[in-house]
Amino acid sequence: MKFLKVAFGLAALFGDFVSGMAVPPGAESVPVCKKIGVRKEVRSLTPTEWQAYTNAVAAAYNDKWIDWFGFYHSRVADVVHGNSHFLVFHRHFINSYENILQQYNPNVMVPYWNMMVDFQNPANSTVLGSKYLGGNGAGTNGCVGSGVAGSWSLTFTNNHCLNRAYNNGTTINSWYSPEYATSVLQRSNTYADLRAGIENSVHGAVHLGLDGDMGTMHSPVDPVFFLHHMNIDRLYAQWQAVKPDMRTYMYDGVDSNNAPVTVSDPITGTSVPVYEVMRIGYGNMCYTYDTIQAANGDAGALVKRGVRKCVKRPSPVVQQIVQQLPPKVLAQFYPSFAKGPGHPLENEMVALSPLQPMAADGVAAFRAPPPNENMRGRMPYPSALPDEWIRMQGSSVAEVRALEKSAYDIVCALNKANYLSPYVV
Ligand SMILES: [Cu+2]
Repeated sequence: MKFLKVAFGLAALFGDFVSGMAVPPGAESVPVCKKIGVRKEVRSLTPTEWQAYTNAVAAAYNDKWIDWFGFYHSRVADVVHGNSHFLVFHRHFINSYENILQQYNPNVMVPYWNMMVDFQNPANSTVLGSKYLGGNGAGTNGCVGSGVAGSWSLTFTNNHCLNRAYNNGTTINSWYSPEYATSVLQRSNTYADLRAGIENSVHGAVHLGLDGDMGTMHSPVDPVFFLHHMNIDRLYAQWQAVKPDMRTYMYDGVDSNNAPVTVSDPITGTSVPVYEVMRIGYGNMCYTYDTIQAANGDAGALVKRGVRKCVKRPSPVVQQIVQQLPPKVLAQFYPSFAKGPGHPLENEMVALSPLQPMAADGVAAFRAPPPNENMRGRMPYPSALPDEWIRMQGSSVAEVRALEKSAYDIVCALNKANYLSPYVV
């Protein structure tokens, strides 16, 4: 028994050699990070952590970095959206932003906003309240008057306050659910599948729902941008971590010229090869996410905060999906669940949200809605992206409509099976 433990320890130490990860030429010399920070869900930060973050953001704003990120993103927008560059470019971009903030405070990590759990009624999220990122624009100029950027005057593309204009007036149309994202992660066997499944759905809906500056190509001037893209990057990182051997350096699909991509392509606007950003914990990618850390079992702090360490048995949400969906439908939308309870990281989206109330035994509490409230728990359909925005992103309208159709099919199947989402109240 003791020998086994030692052998296991060695295997973990030399993970790369025993795991068979195909490391592309050049990537083997990218060093492991000396220090790794944890990106957490914004609502789980302590008041001190949130204050430290906003102080660093305010300092970066004063030094005109916010305008710079808006300017830079708008310059490269045409080539980094609607194709395989999307996930790797934004991973590098948001990491550069984090590095800038760390010049003001080396301990600051940018939080993510798991906006999927707010998908039913995004305008109601506390993250869009005065404590965090502020809400809808108001007045003739549509200015956001509270939160981190409540008093900002931006200079790119012209002198203006931070603008937002919710796409349904005072509310925001439904976004994409944790159930949808979980399905995309389980169904994506290639990098290109994952990019296509996320970009014009989970990602695009947030830009369009908030609109104003978020609906433009200089959207990084809105502080929502970085917290949103951290969450998109988290989905990518979790997808990679489910099968690290195969997916860490998996890169396929085409670029904006329809040419096949390779891991040695430079990240747009830099000389950094794509392989340098693919493996988190290496090179300049000195971060992880709380949910990944939790699934890997290194989660003492998370457990204290009420997030389960790992999925020992399927959560009530996963059980519901597995038991209620007809086997054919389950295999179609949740292929991992069809085989068993699924990998802890695939369960995370529906099972390990830091926001779910936790029972005393640490298992996510799931309260069935009262039987007389028929609509409670029923999933709303995500709203469609406008043609013009899809074209601005360099994506094909037909492809996005097909993607939306598949998202509607998931909602339809879940509702038909009488699935009740804990994120729908
Ligand atoms: Cu972008």
